[in-house]
Amino acid sequence: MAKQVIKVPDLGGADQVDVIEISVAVGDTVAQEDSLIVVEGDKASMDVPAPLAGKILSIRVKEGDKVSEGDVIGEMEADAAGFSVDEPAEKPAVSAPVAESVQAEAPTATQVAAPVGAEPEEEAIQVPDLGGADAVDVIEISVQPGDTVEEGDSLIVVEGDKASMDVPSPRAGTVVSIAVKEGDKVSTGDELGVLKVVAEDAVAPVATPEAAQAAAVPVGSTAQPVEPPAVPKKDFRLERNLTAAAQVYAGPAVRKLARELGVTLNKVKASGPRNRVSKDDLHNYIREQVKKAETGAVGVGGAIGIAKMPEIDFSQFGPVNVEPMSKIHKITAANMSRNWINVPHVTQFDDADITELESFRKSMKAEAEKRGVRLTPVPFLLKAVAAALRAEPNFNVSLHNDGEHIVHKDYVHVGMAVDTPKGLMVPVIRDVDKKGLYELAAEAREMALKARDGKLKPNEMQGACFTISSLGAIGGTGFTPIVNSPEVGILGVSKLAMKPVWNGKDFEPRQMLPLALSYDHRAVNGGDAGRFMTFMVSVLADVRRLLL
Ligand code: CAO
Repeated sequence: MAKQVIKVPDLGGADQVDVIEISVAVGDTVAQEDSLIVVEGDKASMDVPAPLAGKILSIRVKEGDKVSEGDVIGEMEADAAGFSVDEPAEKPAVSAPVAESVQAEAPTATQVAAPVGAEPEEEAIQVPDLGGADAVDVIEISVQPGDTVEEGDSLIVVEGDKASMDVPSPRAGTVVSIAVKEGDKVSTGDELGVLKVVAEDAVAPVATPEAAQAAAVPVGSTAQPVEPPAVPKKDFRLERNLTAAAQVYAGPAVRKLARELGVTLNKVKASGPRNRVSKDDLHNYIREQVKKAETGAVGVGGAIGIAKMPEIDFSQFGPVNVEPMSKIHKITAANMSRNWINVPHVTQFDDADITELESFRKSMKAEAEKRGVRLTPVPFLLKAVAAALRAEPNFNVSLHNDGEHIVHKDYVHVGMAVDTPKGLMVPVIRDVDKKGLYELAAEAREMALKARDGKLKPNEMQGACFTISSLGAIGGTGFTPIVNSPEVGILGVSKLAMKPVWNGKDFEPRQMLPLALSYDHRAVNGGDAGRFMTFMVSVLADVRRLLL
């Protein structure tokens, strides 16, 4: 097996480029084209691939070194009769880097039909000469319509097999449109977008920076070429790093590997110079994720995380019968978990003295029945909740999806949890604040029946501002309901009980209704909840106020 000296290939004219990553170690076995080192010039980085398959015998460079074409990178032992980079065989020893991308000056995007004149003109911009590469990936759009760019500012970043490169703006101006998007494939000459050039910058059509410089003659001037205006060049790689989390500093091989493994690069902790993500970083990230998956811990910020539910075979403890969950049950389970995990819950408790309300309700029962409705405590609770939502509008809100706004609602629709054989359903009674007690009683009953018969339409279960969950007819002294997000509050009602209440002189038997108000502490605070609950309790205690 032949020992081969590996040398830095043609760098497209660039000299003294930085070695920014050593991708292999002595003793590693590599396939032909595997990245050995990554070098970086002024405008692009590129992998230097193995010229042939074999074993790495030595590495003569280290991160931070500067290398030029022909410098020795190391030695390797070829797997089979191969070819040496010193003695080119039929196939070139090192594939030409895509787009000849490590260059002192990367080619700028090509202007088409740049006018000579003082008025700002729109110019089509084309993908420049990519050094023979074809159909390279657009991996980043660095500007958007309306952005002002200087000559040389990055417009897009493209990535071929071996290198990524910025496509810089040929001129200073304003971006009118960008005709490509991330994931597109582009080739030399493809339309990239439209640039409106600033008047004083207007020049004749050019294709290269050199030509641009030669042509940069002030309008109105004659033959003498003058120095082009000094446009500060930027390091776009660094700038991208600093301005957008999604724009990660990584070499093509690392990007390719990340794509293959389905890893989002901006989640990977970078350890390289200038926060560059290396292959080792990627491997470490994957090791970490696998470990987490194996231990069942999903990261929630702390060291412990949420442990995965263990799989248990219950038949080992006794006879069991396994049956499928209903669709409603599955949806409820998923929603409950989502709301429980996402919503920071607080539950506030109080007892409402509904002694008067109960005597009023009982006195009205016969009349209600004549009208064909059952007057249970639920319509009174609906009415009290509606009044409280109007009195404390901070409860009649939802958090906006963007996480930056609160949606205030000027309607009062209330959901009512109904226990059905198929699972929990929450029909919504609309405009509760505008309806009377009999109307609410009739609608609540109709909705409960529809829910139990499985006849609720999707729109009859949407749009609630708040939910009431009444377990009063079933029993219990209290429970902590889960907020039905995106609503921010839910009232849990337990069983009415006769309790001794101190009236200042004696203990008096009063009919007390236990209430539990759970709320989303991201949207409302304890003060809002305290006021809401106090209002509820006071209107339920004084039925005249409720009817107002
Ligand atoms: N305390 C004592 N008795 C109560 C009461 C309370 N808090 N609330 C209702 N009752 C009484 C009613 O007055 C009625 O008795 P009368 O006929 O003598 O008046 C009896 O209990 C039965 O009421 P109901 O259940 O038929 O009707 P409702 O209007 O009280 O409730 C509904 C309707 C749909 C809310 C209820 O049937 C229901 O499904 N509740 C369960 C909700 C649920 O599952 N919540 C949990 C969600 S989270 O898992």
